[in-house]
Amino acid sequence: MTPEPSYEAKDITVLEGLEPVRMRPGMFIGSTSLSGLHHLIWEVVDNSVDESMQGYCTRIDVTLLANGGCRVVDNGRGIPTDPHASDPKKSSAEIVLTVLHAGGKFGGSGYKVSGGLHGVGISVVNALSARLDLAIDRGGKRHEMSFEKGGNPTGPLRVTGDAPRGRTGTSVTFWPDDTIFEETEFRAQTITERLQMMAFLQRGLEIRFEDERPGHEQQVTFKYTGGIEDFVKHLNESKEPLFRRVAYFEQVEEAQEVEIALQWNTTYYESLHSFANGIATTEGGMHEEGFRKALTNVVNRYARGKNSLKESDTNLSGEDIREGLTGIISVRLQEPQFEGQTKGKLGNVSIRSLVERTTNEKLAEWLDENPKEANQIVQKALLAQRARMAARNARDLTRRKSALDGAGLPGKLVDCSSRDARESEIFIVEGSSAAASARDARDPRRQAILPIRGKILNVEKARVDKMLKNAEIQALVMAIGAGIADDFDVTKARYNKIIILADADVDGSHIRTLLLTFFLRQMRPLIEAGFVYAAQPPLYSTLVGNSKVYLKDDSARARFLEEHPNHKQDFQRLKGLGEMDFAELRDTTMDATKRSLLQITMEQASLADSTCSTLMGDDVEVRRRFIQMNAKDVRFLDI
Ligand code: 0RA
Repeated sequence: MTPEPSYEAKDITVLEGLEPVRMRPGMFIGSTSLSGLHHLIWEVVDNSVDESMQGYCTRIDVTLLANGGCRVVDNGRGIPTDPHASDPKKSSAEIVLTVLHAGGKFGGSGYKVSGGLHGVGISVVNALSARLDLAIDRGGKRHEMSFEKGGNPTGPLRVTGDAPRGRTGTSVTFWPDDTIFEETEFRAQTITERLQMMAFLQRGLEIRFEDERPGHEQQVTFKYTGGIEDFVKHLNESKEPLFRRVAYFEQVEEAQEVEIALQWNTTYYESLHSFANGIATTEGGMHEEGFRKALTNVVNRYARGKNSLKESDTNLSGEDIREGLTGIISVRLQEPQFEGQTKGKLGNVSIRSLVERTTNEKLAEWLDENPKEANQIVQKALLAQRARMAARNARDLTRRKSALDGAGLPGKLVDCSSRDARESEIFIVEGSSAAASARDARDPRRQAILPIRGKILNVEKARVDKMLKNAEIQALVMAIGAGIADDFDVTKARYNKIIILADADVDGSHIRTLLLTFFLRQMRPLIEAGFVYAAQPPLYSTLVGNSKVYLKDDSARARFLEEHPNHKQDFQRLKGLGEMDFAELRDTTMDATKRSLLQITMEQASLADSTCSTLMGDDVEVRRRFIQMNAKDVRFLDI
C-alpha cells in the first residue's frame, strides 16, 4: 500500500485557487439550482451594498443582458487596482477575483458586515462563470480585465482609458457557466423582490433594475429615503393603518446597530420581519426575542402609568399587543451567526440585549411623545385581550356542549345514522329549499345535511370570540365535532367528507369562499387531510328523447354537441339548486355513484383565502367589480 501523499506548498496553492468552488459549488452558493444561480447576483450586489453601508456608494445598476449575462455596476470606491502585496505581479483586483476568501475588504477600515451564506466573495462568482468582465473606475482611470472558463484571466488588469470625470466604481458582468448550473435563465421577479428589499434596508440607496432580454423588457428603480419606515408603510399599503405615524427608533453601539420601524393596522394578524446584515431571518432569533420581550414590557408599563390598566387588571400579553402589528427589525453586526433549519435564525446573544435595551428606552420615549397613537395601541391591545379571554370561554362552552353527545348537535342538522366517520358525509347546504331537496335526496345512513342561512360570518374580519357567537359557525363547529382553532382535532371529525353544496352563481361562490376561508383558518387539518369537497351541480340540462341529460359545464356541453351533431333541443341553464327537485339533485350531485366531487387542496383553499381580502374587504365597489370580473365560471374560479 502506498502511503497518502503529504500536502506540499503547491497543493495548498491549488486549494486557494478556485477549483474547490467548481468541485463543490453547493458548499459556496447552497445549490446549483435556480436559487444558487441567483446567489451569484446576490454575491456581487452584496459587495456593492457593503460599499454603500460604508458610505461610498449611492447607486447600483443591475442589468440582465439580452445574451444571458448579468451586469452589476456601482459607484463605490472601485476594487483596488494597485499591485498586491502577496504577489506584486498581480493587481489587487485580480487577487480579489481569483483567490478564495480574498473578497473581503482587506486592510479596509470599518467593519465588514455582509451576509451569511453569501459574502463568500466575488471570486466564487468568477469560478462559476463561463466568462466575467471586470471594469474599474479608480484614480481617474478605467481599468479592465476579463476571465473565462471558471476564473482564468485572459490577460492582466489594464488601463483602457480615462474614467468619466470624477467617477469611481466597479462593473462586474458575468455569464453563469451552464456546465455547472441546472438552469441559467434568471427570474426577473426573484431579482426585483430582493433588490426592493435591499433598497428598503439601505435607506437612500438607489437600485435600478433593467431587463434587456427580448420579451422580458422592463425597468424599475428602488430608492427609499425613509428606509425601513417606508418598508413598513409598503407592507401596510393594502391594509388600514391604525394611525398614520410610523414608530421608528435606532441605536448604534460599538460594532452593532439596530433599527426598528412599527405601524399597527386594524387586522388581527402580526407581521413582524427581521433582518441581520440585510438578510431575512425568517426563523427569528435573538433580535426578535429581545424586541418582543421589551415591547410587551414597555406597553404594559405605559398602560399602567396611564391607568388604562388598573392595579387589579392582568397584564396585556405579547400576543395582544402585537395583534395587527407590522414591524421591521434590522440589525447589523460583525459576525452574524445564522442557525436553525434554514440558517434563518440569528444566534448572536449580544444582539438580544442591544435590541431589548433600545426598545425599552426608545419605544417608551416614542409613546410619551405620541400620546394619541400610544393610546390607540393600548386600546387595541385591551380589545384583543378581552377577545382572547372571551374566546377561551366560548371555546370551553362549545367543547362542553359537544361533549354531551347528541345534545351538542345543532337543531337544524339532519344527521346520518352511521357513526363511522369514514363512510359519513355532511353536506353544507345554503338556502332552505335546496336543503329540503337535499334532505329528500340523501342516503340517510351515510349522508347528513346541515342547512346554513345566507352569508356566514366573514371570518377574515372577525376575532374568534365573535365568530363563535355566530349561529352558523356554532352549528358548523358542533356538527363536525372536532373543536376549533388550536383545539381542533381532526381525528374527532364526525365525517370524513365535508361537502359544500352551493349554487353555481356569484352568491354561491361567495359562500364557498367564506366557508373555505373559515376551514383554512380554523380547521386547517381538515383540508390537509383532504376531507373538504365542493359538490359540482351541473350547469345545463337538455332532453334526449324523453330523458333528461345533465351537463357539468360549457365544455361538457360542447362535447355533447360534438357527439350529437343533430341535437335540436334547447339547453336549460340550471339556475339554482332550489330549482331542482330531489331526484334531480340526487342523480346529478349527491348520489355517490353518479356525482363528481371536487376535492379541495391546500393550494385551492389558500387561493380562495388570498382573494378573500378583496372579496370581503370593506370596499363594496371593489368587491362588486371583483365578483363581476370573475363571474364567468364562478364554480371553478373560486375553488
Ligand atoms: C476590496 C477593497 C475595497 C473595496 C472593494 C474590495 C470593493 C469590491 C467590490 C465589488 C463590487 N463593488 C465593489 N466595490 C469595492 C476598499 C477600497 C479602498 O480602500 O479604497
